[in-house]
Amino acid sequence: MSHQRNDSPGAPGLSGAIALPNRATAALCGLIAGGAGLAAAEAVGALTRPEATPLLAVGAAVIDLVPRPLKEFAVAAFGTADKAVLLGGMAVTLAALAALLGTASRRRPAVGGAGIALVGLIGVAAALTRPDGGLLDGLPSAVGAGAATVLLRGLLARAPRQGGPPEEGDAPPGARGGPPVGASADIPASTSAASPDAAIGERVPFDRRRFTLLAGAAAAASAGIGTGARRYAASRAEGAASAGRITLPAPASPAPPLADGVDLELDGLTPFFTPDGSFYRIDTALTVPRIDATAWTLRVHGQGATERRYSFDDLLDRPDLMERDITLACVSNPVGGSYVGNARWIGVPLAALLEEAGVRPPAEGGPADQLVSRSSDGMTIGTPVADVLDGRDAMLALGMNGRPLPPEHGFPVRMVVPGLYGYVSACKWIVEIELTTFDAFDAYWVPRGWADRAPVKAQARIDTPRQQARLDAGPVTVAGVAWAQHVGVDAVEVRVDDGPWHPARLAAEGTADTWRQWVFDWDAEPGEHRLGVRATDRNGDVQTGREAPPAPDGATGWHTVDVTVETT
Ligand SMILES: Nc1nc2c(c(=O)[nH]1)N[C@H]1C(S)=C(S)[C@@H](COP(=O)(O)O)O[C@H]1N2
Ligand SMILES: [Mo]
Repeated sequence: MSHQRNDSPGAPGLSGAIALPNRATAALCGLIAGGAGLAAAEAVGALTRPEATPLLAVGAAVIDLVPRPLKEFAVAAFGTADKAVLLGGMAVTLAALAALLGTASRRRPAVGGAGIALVGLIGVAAALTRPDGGLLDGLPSAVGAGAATVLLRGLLARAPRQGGPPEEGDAPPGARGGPPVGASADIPASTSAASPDAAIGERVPFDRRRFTLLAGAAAAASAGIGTGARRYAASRAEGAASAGRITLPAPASPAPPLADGVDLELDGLTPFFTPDGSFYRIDTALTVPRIDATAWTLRVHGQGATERRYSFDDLLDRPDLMERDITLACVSNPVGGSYVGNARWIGVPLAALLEEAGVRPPAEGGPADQLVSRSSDGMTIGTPVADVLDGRDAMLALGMNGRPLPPEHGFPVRMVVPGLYGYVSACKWIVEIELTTFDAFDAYWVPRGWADRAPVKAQARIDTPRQQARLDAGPVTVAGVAWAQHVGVDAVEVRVDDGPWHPARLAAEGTADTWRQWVFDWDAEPGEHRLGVRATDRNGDVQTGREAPPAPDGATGWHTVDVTVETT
């Protein structure tokens, strides 16, 4: 092991006896250098592409790589906060690594350099392999790694040295009992770091005050540059996502008028239209793509299609815009879950657009049975061609609830297809439609263990009372929503404990594509009770009670709520 000692820059014989910064100081140098690296990367990213900065690029790669069970755990444990948890976890990991590299570099600066280079390489590789990655995307991580390396060396060289005997565990393996390697043993305690410029054999004179100033300045500059870069990137994105300047035309085909009483407006019951702010959001995008609508184009091409391109204005100016109420649901929604929402969408009929490109359904000899939509951030979503051409209101939506799409729901254009789960139909930030076959292409979620075809399964949900509610005996309003998109809900039944199923009263229906509210008046008797609910769709199929998890094609089972009824 002796070669190891002679190779390390801090070993005697190479540079003489050198005092080392203590571990805490070295760790701090690592942290500051790491922060500076991230800040430099943010600055470069803000000028080029913010999605290519190391945290976002690596985070996006992690999202694509995690196996289904881990992803399911993350969604179950953190819900839609899973992205914040991922970014936070990465920040903590990076900080720990930076501190570790700082300490390791006390004796061997090469270790720090190599570690930073490795982290930088991971960042570069992640950015370059993103589906929307370009060559420039390697730049933020590369510059960041460079900045971190320079700063770590500079800080360590100027860090105050420690005198006194080597700390426990300081010496490299094999060194104990041998000649003093840590070299700090050579320095009498009285001339330790307390007296500036006192270290023997020190290459760079140091000064505690100067180091503190330097470290503080570096940390402050990093924080300033980092937040400034973030702000600048955000303001650029706001300017590009020009939703504020778009006025949606009145649709040629307005939504059918709503029957009275689609919304029972009961306390605790989900409203018929989901308010914009509480509409669930599910996607793999760590940062919401910001697309400039004036530069956006949609390319339609593939088997049996004449290639066509559309600008945002092309779509906005069409005479066939339609407005429809459609309830969107996520396949990951557990029984009783909240990944489902209802909105009024304005858009271009997808069938009309496909007909312009000459697309025919498979039943009429069309060669493509799968429509693959691609988003600006590389998501791919596969939808049966037969479904979008069967007369249902499949659309390329430009608006949601009377306004342009919010960025997080797909601005400027997304797909919406009644009756199919979002991951097989509802591509946000769409930029391309390719006609192909299910045999030839697996969309994003398919190799990750989800079904290639996934019509929505009928579900009923109890919104009130809530799980574990304490109620007074007597009349209790039990209410919720039920959905069976594109088929329609014909009945909802409620049962108490293992008793018989009682019909609930249904609110008026919006359309077969929307969910439907229901209410049941329960005469609650004291004790612990379990309320259960099930829907029957317009085909007469009763919702199955067999419990299945969301993967691979949607959860099944009856939603139940446990309540305690108290004597009054
Ligand atoms: N580009 C893109 N589109 C996407 C997704 C995505 O990850 N990326 N997720 C899909 C899934 S799984 C669902 S359920 C819906 C959710 O749409 P919302 O976030 O507007 O509610 O978007 C779909 N479209
Ligand atoms: Mo989903």
